[in-house]
Amino acid sequence: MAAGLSLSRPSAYKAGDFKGAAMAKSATKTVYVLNGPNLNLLGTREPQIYGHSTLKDVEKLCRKTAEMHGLGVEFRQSNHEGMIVDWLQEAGANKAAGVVLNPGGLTHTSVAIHDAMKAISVPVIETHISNIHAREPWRRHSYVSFAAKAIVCGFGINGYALAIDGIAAMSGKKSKR
Ligand code: CA2
Repeated sequence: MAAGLSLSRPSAYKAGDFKGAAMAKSATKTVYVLNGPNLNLLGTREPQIYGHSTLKDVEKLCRKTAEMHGLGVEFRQSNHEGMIVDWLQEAGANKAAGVVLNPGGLTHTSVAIHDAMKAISVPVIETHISNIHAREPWRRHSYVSFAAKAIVCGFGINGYALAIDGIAAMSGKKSKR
């Protein structure tokens, strides 16, 4: 009988026979951190609202936080609505652990981002640096909130780290914290 076809001799399994299964179990899951319009300008204007940190600082914080949870990071920013939609679909197709989404001004206008969030089976954490409820009344409405798993706002850039902590807790990752 050809090796590997015998069901009666489990002792015939060689080391490495289950490598695939073991690797699948321990494969690094990824958190997508998506930033919308104008967030590339973070740290250059309105420090009283958004602080002095740059988007590069936010990326460093996200990488450090994700690493503590054994998660990988895809960190992106775009000024284009359709790009954010494409990236949400990509996160869904790649079965990401979660998405930290700061849609910028699109928060208050975008049905397309709302629909993309509804179309994927990945938790999306709506994240804002400022407290959108303590500003202009029109900022209190978010199309994104209807489809978000959770919302973080008003913690400054630390909100990104809190959102990643939340995703790690949801995905049952053991943390080094
Ligand atoms: O508080 C947040 O994170 C916001 O998502 C930021 C958006 C704003 O439209 C939302 O209502 C709340 C603004 C993104 C642009 O950020 C800049 C920051 C500094 C300098 C220029 C733009």
